[in-house]
Amino acid sequence: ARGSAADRIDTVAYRPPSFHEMWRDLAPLGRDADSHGYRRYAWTAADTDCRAWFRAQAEARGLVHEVDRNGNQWAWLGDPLAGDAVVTGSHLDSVPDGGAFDGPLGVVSSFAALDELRRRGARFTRPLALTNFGDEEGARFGLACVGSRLTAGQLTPERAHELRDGAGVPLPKAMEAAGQDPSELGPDRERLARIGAFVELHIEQGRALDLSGDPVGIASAIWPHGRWRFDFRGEANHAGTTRLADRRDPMLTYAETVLAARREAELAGALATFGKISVEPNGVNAIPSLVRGWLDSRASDPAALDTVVAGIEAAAREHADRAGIELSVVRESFTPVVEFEHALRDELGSILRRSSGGRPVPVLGTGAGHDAGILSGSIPTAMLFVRNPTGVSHSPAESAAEDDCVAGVLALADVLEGLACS
Ligand code: HGY
Ligand code: MN
Ligand code: MN
Ligand code: MN
Repeated sequence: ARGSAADRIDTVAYRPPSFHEMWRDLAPLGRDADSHGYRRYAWTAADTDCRAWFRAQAEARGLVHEVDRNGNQWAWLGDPLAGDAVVTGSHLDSVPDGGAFDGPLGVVSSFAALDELRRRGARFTRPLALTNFGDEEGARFGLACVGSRLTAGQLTPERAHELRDGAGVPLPKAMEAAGQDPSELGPDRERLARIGAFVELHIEQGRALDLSGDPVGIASAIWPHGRWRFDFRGEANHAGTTRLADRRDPMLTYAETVLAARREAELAGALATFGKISVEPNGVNAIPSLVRGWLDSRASDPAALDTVVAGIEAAAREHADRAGIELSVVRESFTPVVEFEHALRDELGSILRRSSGGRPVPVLGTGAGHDAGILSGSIPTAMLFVRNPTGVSHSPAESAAEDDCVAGVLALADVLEGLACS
């Protein structure tokens, strides 16, 4: 017998030959020299560099590279039109100053897992595709998973054409500037109909595997989560001459709302984050006319999410009314709870149990959104998580141990072999 995944990790000589080279070539793309975080925003030069890297990796392996109507990249082994394909991949774009692993670990591991299957002499009986889904983080245009949502019909072309970045650049213009034709944006049902299973490997964004002592886990569910924009309108005035009693300062109401959000989240057993703010006119010596705050809220229990958001909005209204501040709240995006299909999830579990000498692989939920979550409404999807020793993500401090990355590659290879090879 070939021995379990664990054995192969211990054989010092064995490393997926290309994992390090891929990682080394990808690492500098879009990394900020000061923060050492990644700024790989959709359709920027950094994103274009990452896309070129993906294409080069695909073509170096003799895979057929294509970019679909929504800007997602695919690298095919076998006939893309045959149907019942097994697909694996993730995303290469990042949040502002994101870490090296969120997204890229899944893409690099997909190529490395293919290399491993070729090393094993695996015979593919189904088409295989590796993917880079575009604009997963939504860092530039404010909506996460744009590439997969468009493909799955969860984002209309009209709504996509309305998306603007912070400088007011419309999404279609940004795509054109990057050489991607935006005129065909929209659902891609025939593409999805040709896929039998999608598996996304991703670094865990949390510490469950660190606490359980496992290098790899399987996703059970993605919590419901959404983004709400709170607009607080007050009255611009001179910071140096306006008496406190005469002010209508929206920054105060915003601050009271952020504090209320933490209280409501603790009460509801949910998560609530105001991570992004914009201020007009944004002058040191000007009382703001408008403060915009974006709330990201998530909870394992859908009812708790409803409760916390309602509580935060009620608190914001109360503070705004008292201060004579105008408030508007817009839900910008919402993703309902995703339960990954049990059949595929259990199949991954039994494949990995076999290759890890019978040791069960932990199954864990997550509050992080993923393309796999979006696609789970259209095709059977599953996720593998790789241990994150600190749990930190969406930060330059995000890390993963090399052996755990290798364990992830071997697990993904075992899964792909189990699903796509005789
Ligand atoms: O925000 C998220 O959960 C994901 O990283 N896009
Ligand atoms: Mn992310
Ligand atoms: Mn991600
Ligand atoms: Mn993702």
